[in-house]
Amino acid sequence: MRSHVPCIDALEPRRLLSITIDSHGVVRATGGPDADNFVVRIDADNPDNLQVHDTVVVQTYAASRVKAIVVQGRGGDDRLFVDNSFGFVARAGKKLPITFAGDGGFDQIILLGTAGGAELTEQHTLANKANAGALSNRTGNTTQLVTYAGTDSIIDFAPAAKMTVVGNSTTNLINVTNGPVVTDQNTGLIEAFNVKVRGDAKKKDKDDDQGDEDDDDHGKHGARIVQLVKSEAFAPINFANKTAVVVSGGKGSDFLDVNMPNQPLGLSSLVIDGGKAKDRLAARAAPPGASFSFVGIEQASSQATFTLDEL
Ligand SMILES: [Ca+2]
Ligand SMILES: [Ca+2]
Repeated sequence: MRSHVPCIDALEPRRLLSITIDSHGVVRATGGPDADNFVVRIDADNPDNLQVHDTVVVQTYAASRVKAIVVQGRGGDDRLFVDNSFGFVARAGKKLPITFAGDGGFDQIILLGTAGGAELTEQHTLANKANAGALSNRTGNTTQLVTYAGTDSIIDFAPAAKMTVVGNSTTNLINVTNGPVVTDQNTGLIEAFNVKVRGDAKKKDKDDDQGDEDDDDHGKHGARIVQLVKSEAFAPINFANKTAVVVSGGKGSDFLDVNMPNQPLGLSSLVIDGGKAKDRLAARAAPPGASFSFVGIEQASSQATFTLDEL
């Protein structure tokens, strides 16, 4: 699919941008108070070089010299493009950590490019803190690891053979749905939250987390709608070009809602994995044209059995 090519906007000559490398091979790119477009990519003219851009500044380094990349957005609506268009942004046989702190504003991570056709295995892991997590892409022993905080949105149209999204250790609500249509293609959207169970179901939910066996109440009263209250939200992941997608609640009693009436571009299988503890699935609409299955789910319904109350 056509990708979001980073667009370089008008220059803002007064800004003091900096991209530096230290003696340990840590590249630091620090934005200004306004919107920055950071790009990390392989040099189009030399595959042995890695480039880091910030809107108007470009630094080129021998890739072997770069051990880590630290990007700080500061104020403004910042975007970090991890652009694999000219090759996989990584260190062969090693891990390349890329850290992104979006700070204030609406901050976004955008993954692009085919990584030279490498077959990538990808994992998004939610942190416990809102808007934070980790995103790894791996081929063999080579790993690109983006750890982020203060991030409001992830757009990930980079091809991957498999993408796994894993919740954190608390109670999560994870919505698996469709994102916007982009260049006439359907996309997927994964929205994740830390939630609490409201009202009389709350105590019971805690009991479940502690591994009690009192487990069948919901089964007997399947029509009951559990009300959830959001405590933290995570950067929604808008995706396409993922062949297999696995969405796992991780630890904790999780709520998984699948309402994906359109097949995201490239998707051939969707698996929901409740993980440990008691997990509930509302499989309202599975993506047509893709296989759909679930494991580790203690209560499944084809209708909504839980709702998220906005405070
Ligand atoms: Ca920012
Ligand atoms: Ca969880």
